[in-house]
Amino acid sequence: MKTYEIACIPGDGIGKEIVPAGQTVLAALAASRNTFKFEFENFGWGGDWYRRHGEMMPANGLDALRNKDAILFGSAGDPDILDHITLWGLRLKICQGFDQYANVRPTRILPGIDAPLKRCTPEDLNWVIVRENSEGEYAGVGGRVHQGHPLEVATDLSVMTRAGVERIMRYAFKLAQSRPRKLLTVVTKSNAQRHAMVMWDEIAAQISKEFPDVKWDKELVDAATARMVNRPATLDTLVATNLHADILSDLAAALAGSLGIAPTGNIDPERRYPSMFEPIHGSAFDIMGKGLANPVGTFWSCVMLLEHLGEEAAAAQLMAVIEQVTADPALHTRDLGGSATTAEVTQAVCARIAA
Ligand code: NAD
Ligand code: K
Ligand code: MN
Repeated sequence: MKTYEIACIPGDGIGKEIVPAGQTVLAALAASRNTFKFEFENFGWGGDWYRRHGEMMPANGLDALRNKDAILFGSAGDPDILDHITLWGLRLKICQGFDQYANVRPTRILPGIDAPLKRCTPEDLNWVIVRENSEGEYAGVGGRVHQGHPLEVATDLSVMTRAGVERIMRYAFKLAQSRPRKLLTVVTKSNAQRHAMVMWDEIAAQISKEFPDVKWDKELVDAATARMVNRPATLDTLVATNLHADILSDLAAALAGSLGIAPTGNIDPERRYPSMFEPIHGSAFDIMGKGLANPVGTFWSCVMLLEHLGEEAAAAQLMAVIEQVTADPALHTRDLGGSATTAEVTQAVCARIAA
């Protein structure tokens, strides 16, 4: 029987609640199908690790992950530690260390979810946002000069490389081509950002020639937010920079019902390194430790993990079960207006897998 080695990094806050829930569901799925199994290794990295060791993960931590088949991640972010330390010390270290340059974020309205766009049907809102995940605004290039001085200057440069933009564009066109509508919207800001974003637009036009069957258009990022609200059915696959896609995908998740539902994969399409799957949300300080976290975003991330492993049938089974569970309002967590707990939703998913 095939064994997949999965690294589990719950991290901080509700990450510690939803990653174990994801492991429980993956184990239930493996047990019910009996064609593969998982070996989980847990890594207690994050804020607690930082308090003990002064770093979010060990310096050689990537080596412990390198040979895993995939990584299941929770969230980096601790109420007592500055956000840029937790983010750069753990999640971005892994994403950038393993060159997981494609961040893929599907959004749709699952059955039974009361999405805020009242006239919007599940057919109207079915998107995938492709986020450039290795450079751009989060390249980490910049600094502070004369820190604290009235004349202080601080910069975070947006760095885009031709190779980096070409590979994410090609990934996005290919993904759009694989979806029924073959429709790609290239999100841009080339009116104001007149160097990197102009190159971004030129590369989009260049790569589009490799995909003559994909219909594509361009939208400025500010206009894109309005289009998501006003004309959701005109969108299908979107590609955007690291920062733009980060923002657009939280909006997308909220429009589809809750931040707690939305999944993502940080993918190395060339498979040189393990890819990492996680819900798009963070540590959720306001609800951590209370059993209120919606685990659906993590379960959907597990679907993406299974697809990445090539376990298409298991992925489809888990997605179908997730949809059965969201269809039942008694199994909605508080973010969806219900009163179910993380454990109750997890148990309901496991029970339906076994049924
Ligand atoms: P957040 O996603 O943690 O929370 C935003 C809001 O959504 C909160 O009201 C929260 O309760 C709610 N929410 C999020 N996930 C939920 C779930 N599964 N179920 C129910 N409700 C949910 O964003 P934030 O408050 O901006 O950030 C908190 C911390 O998380 C910060 O330290 C931030 O840097 C970090 N963060 C980490 C990641 C990551 O590791 N990938 C992503 C985003 C934020
Ligand atoms: K996360
Ligand atoms: Mn985000």
